Amino acid sequence: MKINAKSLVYTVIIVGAFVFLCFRADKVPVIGSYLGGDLFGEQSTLNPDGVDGLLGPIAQSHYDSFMLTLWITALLCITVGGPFVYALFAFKEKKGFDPKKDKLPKQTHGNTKVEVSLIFYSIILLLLIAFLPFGKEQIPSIEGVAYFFEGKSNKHKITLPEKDPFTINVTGHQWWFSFHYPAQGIVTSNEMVFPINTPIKINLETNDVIHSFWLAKIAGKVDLMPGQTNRMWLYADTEGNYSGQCAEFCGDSHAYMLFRGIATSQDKFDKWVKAQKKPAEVESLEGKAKDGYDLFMGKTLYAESKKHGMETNPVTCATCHILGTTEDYQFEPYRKSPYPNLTHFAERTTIAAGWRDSNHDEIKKWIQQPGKVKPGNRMWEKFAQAYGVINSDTTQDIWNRDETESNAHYEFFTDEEADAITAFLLSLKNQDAPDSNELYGKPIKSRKQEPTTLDSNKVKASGKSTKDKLAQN
Ligand code: HEC
Ligand SMILES: [Cu+2]
Repeated sequence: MKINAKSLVYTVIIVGAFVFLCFRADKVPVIGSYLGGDLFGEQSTLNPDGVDGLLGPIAQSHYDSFMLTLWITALLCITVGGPFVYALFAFKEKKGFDPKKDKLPKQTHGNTKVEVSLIFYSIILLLLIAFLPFGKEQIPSIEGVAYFFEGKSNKHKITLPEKDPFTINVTGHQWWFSFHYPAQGIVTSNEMVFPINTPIKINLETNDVIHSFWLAKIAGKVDLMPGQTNRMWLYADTEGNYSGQCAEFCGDSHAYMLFRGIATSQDKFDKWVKAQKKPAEVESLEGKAKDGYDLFMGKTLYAESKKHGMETNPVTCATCHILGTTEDYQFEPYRKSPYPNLTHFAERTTIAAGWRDSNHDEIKKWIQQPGKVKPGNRMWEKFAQAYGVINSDTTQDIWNRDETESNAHYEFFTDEEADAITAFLLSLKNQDAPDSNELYGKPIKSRKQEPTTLDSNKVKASGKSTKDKLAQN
């Protein structure tokens, strides 16, 4: 067969461009950012030696399997796609071809030899993907599965101890994660602290719908399914503050359901546990923080309740949030609480499930307008129902509406109240807790957040009846 040079050039360009895109889409101007995605972001699993931290060994083994598969796919693309594209150009209908006069090429169907060899070819490739040690970790994909789900690795000579491995029970809630450490007897939320160089068994459960637990730079994602406990394991060999994310759509605020994985030394971890086991010190509070505590506990009548002519608060912070305040306080029974434990709130660096930084302005905004920070969240929902902003039938699709008082922009607390509660929340820190800079290492680059504006966009309650408000929904 004579090679058609022009067709060959076209083939090399088209197949070459396709293969190049598979590996280096990020290098293409303009479209690169779409095709390559956030290739160098803090949750990218595709930059193993990236600026935002190395991949943990399990994530690295996933990456290696991915790259092996990508190379094999590239080979397939060249050896199968190449002849196909070449044939499109070389054997297309020639100009001036007349099917009545001109001879058609011999028409054939099927070719046993080619078909059988393709089957063998596929089997060999699948075997390579399953068993070939590849990349930095040199863990074959099949062993990688056991590594991830069972905590076994021949290469690293690691086996998760059958009895009492270090365990963290993760529970997914709409829209945040809680972390329960059974051996240590503590429950925390949204920021999961764990020691490095320790195999950690993760049990995954959900309190409502399906979520997915994904600490991208440490290990792959596993779903949290109603009615069953899934498992995976984590192993980090480098200290770091890793960014995690719910990776399964779970309702209104799914996109804002993040978390942090803080891998730290055994020493700092022990120090952290010791502090976590201590109750919140609320007896010695003074001034603003004390006022905030009273508001939190519902001892003071909220301005909003007064405005509605109520004599007691229909809902208070303490009805939902756990605040361990006595020496013999047990965290364990609260592991399934659908509301974040705030006992050590001020030791965390983020609020609203890792979505906002923890600082005075962000916390205050969260207290006043939680629905604006996270659409539809359960805390906002309860206040909105209690004060008649919505009722249980009201559609939750309020995120993109104009700012009326019957939607997420409604403000539940006055500036004064919110300042006091914020001061109280920021006091919820044990003095023995490791300093957050010490514990968290390099903080994650602040995500692209629009700055919080506290003074604009406020909607105060008016005398309108609930019915009018609902009508606007
Ligand atoms: C109906 C129960 C409920 C009430 C009442 C409630 N909250 Fe919450 N709160 C929640 C839920 C649920 C979340 C998690 C929201 C999310 O991230 O989706 C939350 C989150 C928070 C957080 C962020 C915690 C973290 O680790 O990210 C703070 C702080 C907080 N609430 C403070 C308060 C304060 C202060 C009050 C009283 C003014 C209050 N809450 C009243 C249910 C409630
Ligand atoms: Cu989700």
